[in-house]
Amino acid sequence: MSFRFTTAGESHGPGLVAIVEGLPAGLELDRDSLDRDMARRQLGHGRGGRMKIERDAVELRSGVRHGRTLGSPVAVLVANRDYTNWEERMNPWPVDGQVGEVHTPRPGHADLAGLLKFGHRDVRNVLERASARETAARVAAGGLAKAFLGALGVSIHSHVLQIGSVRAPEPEGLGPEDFAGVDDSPVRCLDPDAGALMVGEIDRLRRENETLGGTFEVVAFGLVPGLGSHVSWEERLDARLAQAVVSIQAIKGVSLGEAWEIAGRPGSEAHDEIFWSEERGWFRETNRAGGLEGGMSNGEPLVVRAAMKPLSTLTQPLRTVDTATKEPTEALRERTDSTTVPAAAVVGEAMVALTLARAYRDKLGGDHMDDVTAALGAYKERIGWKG
Ligand code: EPS
Repeated sequence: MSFRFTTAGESHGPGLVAIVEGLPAGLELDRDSLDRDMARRQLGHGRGGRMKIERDAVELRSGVRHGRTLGSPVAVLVANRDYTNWEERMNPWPVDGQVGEVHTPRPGHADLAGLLKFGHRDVRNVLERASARETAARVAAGGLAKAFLGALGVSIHSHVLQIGSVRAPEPEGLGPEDFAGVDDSPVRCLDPDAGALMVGEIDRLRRENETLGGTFEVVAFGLVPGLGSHVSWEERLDARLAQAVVSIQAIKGVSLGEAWEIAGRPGSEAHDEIFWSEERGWFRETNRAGGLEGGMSNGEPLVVRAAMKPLSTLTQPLRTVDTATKEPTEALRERTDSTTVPAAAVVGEAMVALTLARAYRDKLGGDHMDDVTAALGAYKERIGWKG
């Protein structure tokens, strides 16, 4: 069974669902770790009123018994507390009375293209699913993937590099321990000075009715070389990671390692020279490739960055056209966040974890966790991997 997942659910509907297929049996899960990630996704200076309503928690509905996976699909439910305020507007069944429609698509959102594509009249039929609320289900699924990867010695972390015009200094040689306090920063930034400037920038632009984008980085430690494959485009781990991360709502760009910087350098300064010693086995002294060569992991830390556009719901709306009357008007003005870059970084962790879990399942197979760890041990032994 190959590893895959899907989500379902609308932002103000009864709840979100994730189904994760292909986890081996016997994987131990920790309820607190799953819920901690749900709470981490709700963090970040610049969130709107909705985050005061929601207290996201993972409800396991199948595939797990007494804290261990069964090898069957794992279904996870994340309830929308806000549904009680939307029961009439979002009811799956017809309701008595008139429910108002939205006819003012927001520039930058899925609203207009979705309306045209699916033949809806009410923009709400599009925006409810396009909403980044869906990322709660991804993080729930990602928590399961992280548990699996954790059992194989892999850890995944993230931090914010830029919000609006404020950029943190370039991090160097980060290890897993450097992320211990990242969630204590109100913007999940490793540099306290830059973090304080980011908070100031969010507050300033919020007062000007603006939203902010930014960039974040996800780093995975403890990978073996050879995840993914150079032999076909679909199997390339870099391609799968890029798809997974760019699929997060509002992400417009993804880079792997020092992608954009390397493009302008001579070849002699663009790659990571190869070394071997009895003590360390294979190793590199630089990681410009971000842990990926030829579409495969090379055993160095995996480094993925993403660029997020400013949120497209503005309290000072942009111009649009009323889809019913075709008259010029202002875009939908809804309750909104000012920025969600810190939360998006946590979603980035989940998407990277889900992609890496699939890569490990493809590489190692097995029905029970013991099969997986035995296969990993045998592989490391064959390639002489000491990492
Ligand atoms: C979102 C709009 C806001 C965000 C929401 C994503 O929701 P609402 O319109 O209900 O205020 O809070 O994010 C979440 C609910 C969440 O859990 O992240 C949007 O339009 O994308």
